[in-house]
Amino acid sequence: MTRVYLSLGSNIRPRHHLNAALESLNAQDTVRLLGVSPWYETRPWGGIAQANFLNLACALETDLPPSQLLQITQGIERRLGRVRTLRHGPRTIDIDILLAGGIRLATPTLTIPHPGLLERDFMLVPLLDLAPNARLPGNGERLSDQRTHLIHHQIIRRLPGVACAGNGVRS
Ligand code: PH2
Ligand code: MG
Ligand code: MG
Repeated sequence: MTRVYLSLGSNIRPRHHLNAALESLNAQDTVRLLGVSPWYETRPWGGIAQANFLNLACALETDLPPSQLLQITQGIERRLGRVRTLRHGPRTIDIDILLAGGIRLATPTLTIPHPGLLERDFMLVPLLDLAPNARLPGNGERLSDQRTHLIHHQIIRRLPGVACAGNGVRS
Protein backbone atom coordinates (compact mmCIF):
# COMPACT_ATOMS: atom_id res chain seq x y z
CA MET A 1 0.00 0.00 0.00
CA THR A 2 1.20 3.48 -0.82
CA ARG A 3 0.14 6.54 1.14
CA VAL A 4 -0.75 9.28 -1.31
CA TYR A 5 -1.54 12.95 -0.74
CA LEU A 6 -3.62 14.86 -3.28
CA SER A 7 -4.24 18.58 -3.69
CA LEU A 8 -7.72 19.57 -4.86
CA GLY A 9 -8.70 23.00 -6.12
CA SER A 10 -11.69 24.65 -7.76
CA ASN A 11 -12.89 28.14 -8.58
CA ILE A 12 -16.14 27.29 -10.38
CA ARG A 13 -18.88 26.35 -7.87
CA PRO A 14 -15.99 25.19 -5.70
CA ARG A 15 -17.91 23.79 -2.72
CA HIS A 16 -20.02 21.63 -4.99
CA HIS A 17 -17.13 20.38 -7.10
CA LEU A 18 -14.79 19.69 -4.19
CA ASN A 19 -17.46 17.68 -2.38
CA ALA A 20 -18.28 15.78 -5.58
CA ALA A 21 -14.61 14.99 -6.19
CA LEU A 22 -14.11 13.73 -2.63
CA GLU A 23 -17.21 11.56 -2.96
CA SER A 24 -15.91 10.13 -6.25
CA LEU A 25 -12.53 9.35 -4.71
CA ASN A 26 -14.24 7.71 -1.75
CA ALA A 27 -16.34 5.59 -4.11
CA GLN A 28 -13.30 4.05 -5.85
CA ASP A 29 -12.67 0.39 -5.05
CA THR A 30 -8.96 0.83 -5.64
CA VAL A 31 -8.33 3.71 -3.22
CA ARG A 32 -9.12 4.23 0.45
CA LEU A 33 -9.71 7.83 1.44
CA LEU A 34 -8.11 8.40 4.84
CA GLY A 35 -8.68 12.05 5.60
CA VAL A 36 -9.41 15.53 4.31
CA SER A 37 -7.67 18.74 5.40
CA PRO A 38 -9.42 21.98 6.29
CA TRP A 39 -10.58 23.98 3.27
CA TYR A 40 -8.85 27.23 2.34
CA GLU A 41 -9.97 30.23 0.34
CA THR A 42 -7.04 31.27 -1.84
CA ARG A 43 -6.14 34.01 -4.30
CA PRO A 44 -5.56 32.73 -7.84
CA TRP A 45 -1.92 31.90 -8.52
CA GLY A 46 -0.52 31.99 -12.06
CA GLY A 47 -1.17 35.51 -13.32
CA ILE A 48 -4.70 35.11 -14.65
CA ALA A 49 -7.46 37.34 -13.27
CA GLN A 50 -10.12 34.93 -12.11
CA ALA A 51 -12.27 34.03 -9.11
CA ASN A 52 -10.70 32.97 -5.84
CA PHE A 53 -10.17 29.25 -5.34
CA LEU A 54 -11.01 26.82 -2.61
CA ASN A 55 -8.12 24.41 -1.96
CA LEU A 56 -7.69 21.39 0.27
CA ALA A 57 -5.58 18.26 0.55
CA CYS A 58 -6.61 14.68 1.14
CA ALA A 59 -4.82 11.49 2.11
CA LEU A 60 -5.47 8.06 0.67
CA GLU A 61 -4.02 4.59 0.45
CA THR A 62 -3.78 2.61 -2.76
CA ASP A 63 -1.97 -0.27 -4.42
CA LEU A 64 -2.19 1.48 -7.79
CA PRO A 65 0.98 2.85 -9.35
CA PRO A 66 0.91 6.65 -9.77
CA SER A 67 0.21 6.43 -13.52
CA GLN A 68 -3.00 4.49 -12.84
CA LEU A 69 -4.01 6.78 -10.01
CA LEU A 70 -3.58 9.66 -12.46
CA GLN A 71 -6.02 7.91 -14.82
CA ILE A 72 -8.55 7.84 -11.98
CA THR A 73 -8.08 11.47 -10.97
CA GLN A 74 -8.27 12.61 -14.60
CA GLY A 75 -11.45 10.55 -15.05
CA ILE A 76 -13.00 12.37 -12.08
CA GLU A 77 -11.86 15.73 -13.51
CA ARG A 78 -13.52 14.88 -16.83
CA ARG A 79 -16.75 13.74 -15.20
CA LEU A 80 -16.90 16.97 -13.21
CA GLY A 81 -16.73 18.99 -16.39
CA ARG A 82 -13.09 20.00 -16.41
CA VAL A 83 -12.31 21.69 -19.71
CA ARG A 84 -8.66 22.39 -20.45
CA THR A 85 -8.66 25.75 -22.17
CA LEU A 86 -6.48 28.32 -20.46
CA ARG A 87 -3.32 27.10 -18.66
CA HIS A 88 -3.75 28.01 -14.97
CA GLY A 89 -7.24 29.30 -15.80
CA PRO A 90 -10.62 28.70 -14.14
CA ARG A 91 -11.55 25.09 -13.47
CA THR A 92 -14.38 23.06 -11.98
CA ILE A 93 -11.87 20.74 -10.38
CA ASP A 94 -8.13 20.12 -10.41
CA ILE A 95 -6.74 17.04 -8.67
CA ASP A 96 -2.96 16.98 -8.36
CA ILE A 97 -0.81 14.23 -6.85
CA LEU A 98 1.48 15.86 -4.27
CA LEU A 99 3.26 12.84 -2.77
CA ALA A 100 3.07 9.07 -3.26
CA GLY A 101 4.94 7.18 -0.58
CA GLY A 102 8.67 7.23 -1.25
CA ILE A 103 8.20 7.59 -4.98
CA ARG A 104 10.08 10.13 -7.06
CA LEU A 105 8.96 10.37 -10.65
CA ALA A 106 9.45 12.72 -13.59
CA THR A 107 7.68 11.85 -16.82
CA PRO A 108 6.15 14.19 -19.42
CA THR A 109 2.71 13.66 -17.82
CA LEU A 110 3.46 13.28 -14.13
CA THR A 111 6.04 14.65 -11.69
CA ILE A 112 6.08 13.48 -8.05
CA PRO A 113 6.55 15.21 -5.64
CA HIS A 114 4.43 17.88 -7.34
CA PRO A 115 6.75 20.69 -8.51
CA GLY A 116 4.54 23.30 -6.85
CA LEU A 117 4.48 21.67 -3.43
CA LEU A 118 7.43 23.57 -1.97
CA GLU A 119 6.45 26.86 -3.64
CA ARG A 120 2.68 27.27 -3.21
CA ASP A 121 1.15 27.63 0.22
CA PHE A 122 -2.21 26.31 -0.98
CA MET A 123 -0.53 22.96 -1.62
CA LEU A 124 1.87 22.70 1.33
CA VAL A 125 -0.26 24.16 4.15
CA PRO A 126 -3.28 21.82 3.83
CA LEU A 127 -0.89 18.87 3.44
CA LEU A 128 0.85 19.81 6.69
CA ASP A 129 -2.55 20.08 8.42
CA LEU A 130 -3.14 16.44 7.49
CA ALA A 131 0.37 15.14 7.88
CA PRO A 132 2.51 17.44 10.08
CA ASN A 133 5.41 14.95 10.08
CA ALA A 134 5.46 14.24 6.34
CA ARG A 135 8.90 14.04 4.74
CA LEU A 136 10.15 14.42 1.19
CA PRO A 137 11.08 11.19 -0.58
CA GLY A 138 14.76 10.90 -1.33
CA ASN A 139 16.44 13.29 1.09
CA GLY A 140 13.85 12.77 3.85
CA GLU A 141 13.61 16.48 4.63
CA ARG A 142 10.69 17.41 6.83
CA LEU A 143 8.05 19.28 4.86
CA SER A 144 7.31 21.43 7.91
CA ASP A 145 10.86 22.84 7.61
CA GLN A 146 10.06 23.95 4.05
CA ARG A 147 7.25 26.28 5.06
CA THR A 148 9.51 29.30 5.40
CA HIS A 149 10.74 28.83 1.81
CA LEU A 150 7.30 29.14 0.17
CA ILE A 151 7.24 31.78 -2.59
CA HIS A 152 3.56 31.96 -3.51
CA HIS A 153 1.33 33.07 -0.64
CA GLN A 154 -2.23 32.78 -1.89
CA ILE A 155 -4.10 31.71 1.24
CA ILE A 156 -6.71 34.22 2.39
CA ARG A 157 -8.36 32.22 5.17
CA ARG A 158 -9.14 28.78 6.45
CA LEU A 159 -12.86 28.16 6.12
CA PRO A 160 -14.64 27.80 9.44
CA GLY A 161 -16.76 24.80 10.26
CA VAL A 162 -14.85 22.23 8.28
CA ALA A 163 -12.84 20.31 10.83
CA CYS A 164 -9.66 18.55 9.81
CA ALA A 165 -10.83 14.96 9.40
CA GLY A 166 -7.36 13.63 9.93
CA ASN A 167 -9.06 10.39 11.04
CA GLY A 168 -6.15 8.19 11.78
CA VAL A 169 -3.81 9.66 9.19
CA ARG A 170 -0.22 9.08 10.25
CA SER A 171 2.63 10.38 8.17
N1 PH2 B 1 -4.42 25.98 -9.56
C1 PH2 B 1 -3.90 26.37 -10.70
C2 PH2 B 1 -3.72 27.78 -11.06
N2 PH2 B 1 -3.87 28.66 -9.97
N3 PH2 B 1 -4.54 29.16 -7.79
C3 PH2 B 1 -5.02 28.75 -6.62
N4 PH2 B 1 -5.19 29.65 -5.65
N5 PH2 B 1 -5.31 27.45 -6.37
C4 PH2 B 1 -5.14 26.50 -7.32
O1 PH2 B 1 -5.43 25.30 -7.06
C5 PH2 B 1 -4.65 26.88 -8.58
C6 PH2 B 1 -4.35 28.26 -8.78
C7 PH2 B 1 -3.46 25.40 -11.70
O2 PH2 B 1 -3.56 24.12 -11.33
MG1 MG C 1 -2.87 22.20 -10.40
MG1 MG D 1 -3.69 19.39 -12.36
